[in-house]
Amino acid sequence: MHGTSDRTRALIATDERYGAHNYHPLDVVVARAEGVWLWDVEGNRYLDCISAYSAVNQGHCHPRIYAAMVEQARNLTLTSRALRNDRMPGFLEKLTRLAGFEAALPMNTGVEAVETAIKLVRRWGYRVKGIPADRAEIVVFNDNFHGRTSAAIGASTTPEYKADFGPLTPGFVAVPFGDADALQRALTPNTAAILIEPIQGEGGVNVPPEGFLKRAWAACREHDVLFVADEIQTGFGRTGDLFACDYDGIKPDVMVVGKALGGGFYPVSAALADRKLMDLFAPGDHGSTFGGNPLGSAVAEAALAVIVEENLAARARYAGAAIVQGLRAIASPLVREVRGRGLLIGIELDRPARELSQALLARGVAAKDTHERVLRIAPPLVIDDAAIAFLLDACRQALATLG
Ligand code: IF1
Repeated sequence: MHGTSDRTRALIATDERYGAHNYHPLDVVVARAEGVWLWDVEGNRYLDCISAYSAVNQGHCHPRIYAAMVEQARNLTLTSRALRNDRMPGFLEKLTRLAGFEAALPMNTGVEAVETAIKLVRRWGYRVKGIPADRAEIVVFNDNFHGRTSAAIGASTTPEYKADFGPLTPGFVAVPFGDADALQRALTPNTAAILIEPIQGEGGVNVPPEGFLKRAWAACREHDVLFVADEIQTGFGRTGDLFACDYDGIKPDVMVVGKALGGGFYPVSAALADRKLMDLFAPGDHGSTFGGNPLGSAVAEAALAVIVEENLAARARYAGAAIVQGLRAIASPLVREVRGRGLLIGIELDRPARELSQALLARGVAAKDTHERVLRIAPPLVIDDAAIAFLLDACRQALATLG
């Protein structure tokens, strides 16, 4: 069983004493990780079904990404964009080719890429579509999650993310996720774009109805509105396709990526668009001290190579099907639904998912609740059959103890 000691208690106490209390983490103090496995300071092992929220799709401490990072750290880490560096061009070329866009604007965290997309589509709204000054609207979806900045929480419909943080960035209109008719009605001459997660992660692993994204895309074409896909969590193989929009055969006008782009080593994000749109940014309009830095660029190039060369999207499809099938076969009366695509899986329960999370933790599986009653199962995409069997066993036992 998984015990704790004074060491764990002391670390948690120091964290609570000196850190802001803006999280409620599982009380595991992780000290080491490799592939799909985590070890805490006591030496207990856990199967990681959180994957740093899809930032470690490639598996923890992937040797190839590690090597790229160390090698680059010896040579050059940061220049700022006041100078050019020799690693950003190759990174941007590989990213844009892989994603199928003409240009990329590199940032660091996911929400910065979202902010980049918001600025870009607003500018398009004014300069190309002809929306009157400061009237641009962006249509978003109930239960969305696009990050924590003032603009991203302005787009949010979740009260706890917004309470007493106002005045928030205006200009967002929310409609129900999956409701194409409501979306149609929300599009006006002032709508610059829709901003959508192809599958909502934090919202509870919500897969939209079949054909919804296609209809949303068609509505955008019809109303001269840009389609912005937030693939920060769903991108890079997580859902069984390289990007979740591929499942619907859609090419967004703007796509934002992050998380796994840095392979779990380094925050790297980007907004992708074709040249005509991206060229609405001119020198001085947007940027970041760290975006496109040589260390991040070297890491991201290796992270992309691993996704492609290790066929991680196909592995997610295979492993995800096996896990969903195994979970459904448990047939627990506590489980309302098992849903998801690839290795973005949600187990909806008849009770708070934190109880299942705790029961799994005691059996060596780290998985986190989202939206109260949904447990997210999202291991690194390199999970093998033995680890899948371990996971399903732990779920069977944990559900049995709760029932
Ligand atoms: C936290 C959630 C997941 C995202 C999408 C943008 C961002 C995220 C679709 C912003 C970030 C996070 C942030 C992290 C936990 C995680 C999360 F529960 F909060 F919602 F994954 F489900 N778009 N997702 O999922 O990216 O700026 O954080 O790099 O603790 O807030 P970021």
